[in-house]
Amino acid sequence: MILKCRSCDSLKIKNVVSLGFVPLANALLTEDQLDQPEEKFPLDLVFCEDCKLVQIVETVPAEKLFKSYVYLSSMSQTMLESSRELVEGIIKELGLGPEKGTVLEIGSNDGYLLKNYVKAGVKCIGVEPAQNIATVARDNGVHTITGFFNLDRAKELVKSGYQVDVLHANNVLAHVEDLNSVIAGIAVMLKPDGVAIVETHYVGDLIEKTQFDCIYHEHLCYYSATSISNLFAKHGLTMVKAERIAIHGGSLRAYFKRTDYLDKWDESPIIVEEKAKGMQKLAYYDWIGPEIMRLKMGLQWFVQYAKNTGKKLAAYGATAKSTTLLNFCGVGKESIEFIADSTPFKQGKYAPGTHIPIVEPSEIYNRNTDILLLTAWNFAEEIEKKESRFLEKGGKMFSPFSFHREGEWSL
Ligand code: DWN
Repeated sequence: MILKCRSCDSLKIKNVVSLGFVPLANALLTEDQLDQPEEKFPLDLVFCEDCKLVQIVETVPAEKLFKSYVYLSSMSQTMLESSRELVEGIIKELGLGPEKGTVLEIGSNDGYLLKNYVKAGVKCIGVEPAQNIATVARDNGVHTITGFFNLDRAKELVKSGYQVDVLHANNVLAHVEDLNSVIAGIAVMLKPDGVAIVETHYVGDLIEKTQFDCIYHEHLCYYSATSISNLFAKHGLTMVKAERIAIHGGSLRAYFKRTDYLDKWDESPIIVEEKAKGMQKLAYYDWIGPEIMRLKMGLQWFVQYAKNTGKKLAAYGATAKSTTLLNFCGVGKESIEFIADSTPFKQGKYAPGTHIPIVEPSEIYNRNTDILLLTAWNFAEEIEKKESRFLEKGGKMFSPFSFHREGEWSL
């Protein structure tokens, strides 16, 4: 439980929305755990009026969340494609190859991104806390250290002669409790002209598209360009470029270089845009509360309507997001028969809180499902393509956000 901002220690952290007590997003259950008590933690989002960082109040220990993990980045072609394009562009721009360049990724998961550097012969190393995921990465030929990244880890790596030209931190800075140690570690890891490339879900998309299901205990922080720039600036790192990208429902990709090696730098246009939109004030964030309630009512109405019309409803994607969505909206196994998911670690398990069974995607055909609730809505296009046969035979797919605006759907 924090009383001050995770980034700047300010006491001026103001409430945005409270989602009550929710189970841990990826704490999937085995059959014999179903009748045991399940841990739930408060999920309250706050905004720091000083550094503008949006964050949750509760801190669940990282060991509990990440020591053995179920999320494989490679389960999505969209993720693989996005990472491949990014890496190929960097290799080309910086002229990296077997004789030039060293790369490190924090939270490197199953090697989904670094494998592109391995293929190009570029020296690279991953740091991944989950032993089971790190093993998958090594099996993919990616040199991976099992453990958390922080300032001490960075100093050890530099001492062993490993400073980098490129450091990646994709979808990891939202998860970090000791923010200032990790960012200080990034600064230490970078060669004088090195670049850190950070991708993170963008708080502007979360608020403006009511993506409240992206709020869960793994995500301690929710970044704007302003707040992430303020955080890195404290550690001598300047944001030299920032762009919004579509992945994960809308993300920020920001590039940082060492301030002491930079000439004067203009403020990012995204920060200028955020100021104009009022994202540096609480009012921009705290209107999401009523929107979330409208979305909850819309989803509950839809689920009831599907049931009343005899439609067989399932979900697609045992996502971390779905734990917040289904538990907060009170939608459970009485309405959703199962959750389809391609991840081997997840199949045969049960969703946190709702205990909905997680099964292979082929079950949508075997069990004559009529409607799929896309709990992996951020990959809707990929799923529609993959399950085109389901649509061709009259099946329907809806994102959870289809229901809180009139007329966007029909059964
Ligand atoms: O920050 C995080 C994001 C990046 O990933 C992590 N803390 C946890 C995780 O969140 P998530 O589980 O909500 O992420 P995804 O990537 O939306 O999860 C997609 C899920 O859907 C995976 O379990 C894989 C599954 N899937 C599938 O079964 N078939 C995905 C696709 C595209 C498919 O075709």
